[in-house]
Amino acid sequence: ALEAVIFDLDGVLTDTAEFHYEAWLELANELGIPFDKAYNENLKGVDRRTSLELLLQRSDRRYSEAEKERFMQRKNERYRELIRRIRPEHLLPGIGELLEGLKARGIRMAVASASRNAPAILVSLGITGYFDEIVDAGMLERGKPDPEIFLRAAEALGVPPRNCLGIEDASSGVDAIRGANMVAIGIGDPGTLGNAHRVFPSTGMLNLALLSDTYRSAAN
Ligand code: G16
Ligand code: MG
Repeated sequence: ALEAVIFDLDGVLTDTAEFHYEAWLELANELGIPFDKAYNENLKGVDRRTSLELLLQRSDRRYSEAEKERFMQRKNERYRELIRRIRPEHLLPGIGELLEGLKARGIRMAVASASRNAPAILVSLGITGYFDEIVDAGMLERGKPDPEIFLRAAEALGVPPRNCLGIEDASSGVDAIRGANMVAIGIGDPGTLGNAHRVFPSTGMLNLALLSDTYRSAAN
């Protein structure tokens, strides 16, 4: 039976992608590296280090390890400044009701985000109390699409992976959920998220009945 739901943060609970984009864009501009919205799609769900490497790939210069550290720090400082604007109104559609519904049903919840800033963002959104576990992205050895982050979440909750459902907006995240042997719901374009058990264009369509239904039809 469905015992736990594991949420991605960016693109599922709230939309921090815009802030990541702005912070990376400023860095790219300073370094004279081309960067735009389309290329930014590649950075979604990807950890900070790998995101920087993707950005620097487009430079004709090589950078030292010390420079890379500085770049990541600069990006993160700017990002942290931007996310100070986050308020409970920034919850994506339907999420508040969904969290409330799952809680009322006694379903356990965790956050599996690649972001080291996830705990601070949950506080700003006013939803920390709903989650039994928040996986510490700093403790992970492998990023999505590796299933590690979802397996850690299940382990921390004390729920077997087959009784968990994961919700993701990135294809690497959907692959991580599937790799963990969990039921996967994708939010976005079915063309990109084809590996999910079900895909919905928006979080606004999610509700408790639909999650239970998806779990039931996928788990057997
Ligand atoms: C998020 C974003 C990524 C970001 C990553 C790391 O992942 O989608 O763009 O690079 O977190 O964030 P930070 O630099 O704050 O540690 P997720 O897993 O929440 O979609
Ligand atoms: Mg995401």
